[in-house]
Amino acid sequence: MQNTRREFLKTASAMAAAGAAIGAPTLGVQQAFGATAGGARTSHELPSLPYAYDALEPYIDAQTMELHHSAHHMAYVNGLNNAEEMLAQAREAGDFAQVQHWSRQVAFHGGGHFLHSLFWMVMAPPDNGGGGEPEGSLAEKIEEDFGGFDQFKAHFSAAAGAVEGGGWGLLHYRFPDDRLVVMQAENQHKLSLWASVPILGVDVWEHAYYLNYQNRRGEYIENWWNVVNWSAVSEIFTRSRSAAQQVVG
Ligand code: MN3
Repeated sequence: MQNTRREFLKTASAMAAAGAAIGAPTLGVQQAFGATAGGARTSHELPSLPYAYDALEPYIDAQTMELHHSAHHMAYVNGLNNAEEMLAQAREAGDFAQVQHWSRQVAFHGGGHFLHSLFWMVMAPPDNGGGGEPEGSLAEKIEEDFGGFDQFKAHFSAAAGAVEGGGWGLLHYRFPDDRLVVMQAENQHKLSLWASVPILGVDVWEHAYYLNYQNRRGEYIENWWNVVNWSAVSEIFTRSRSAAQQVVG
């Protein structure tokens, strides 16, 4: 198990270093959230990063990225697989005494896995796709729903900065009324907004910035905008909106 994991991380790291992974944003919504193609229910895997651990410097340092990806995110993947396996065993045994506990574990670890997978995808090196402003239909939608990019950015930064304890600042696309909405998440899963999908997120748990920024979360968030991959966010937005129109009509 340990060896397999080490081998996987070595491979993932080598791929990222060689620039062999994503590059241009051709991701679908499922890939954006870390889907494993054709996987069984308990086979969630740690996705490889589409860039090297030091690629987001100076805004996010390499040590933070490596720990965050290989240790923190890995723990959510393992936690989600374990919780879903325990629920499968409960169904097998017809014993649901612990169903509340394991359901909560799925919400927490699943939130951790899917939000971190999104987080990696919506960032890019500052000299290779990171920063700037969105274009096209996403830029138009931000203008329509927030009054402009600057207003959206101020709103999002304030929401992320004000999360109590560990959590996330999130931009959701809400299906029923075709709207973009800024939200907070506490931990990995609380304050969830239904009938919507997060298309951009910033991790504001201390593990995401403490080595470099200590308690200066606001400075971390301000610098984080320099590594936002707006092409990827636009693609996730466009695909989510298109999927919603097919379902909702
Ligand atoms: Mn995190």
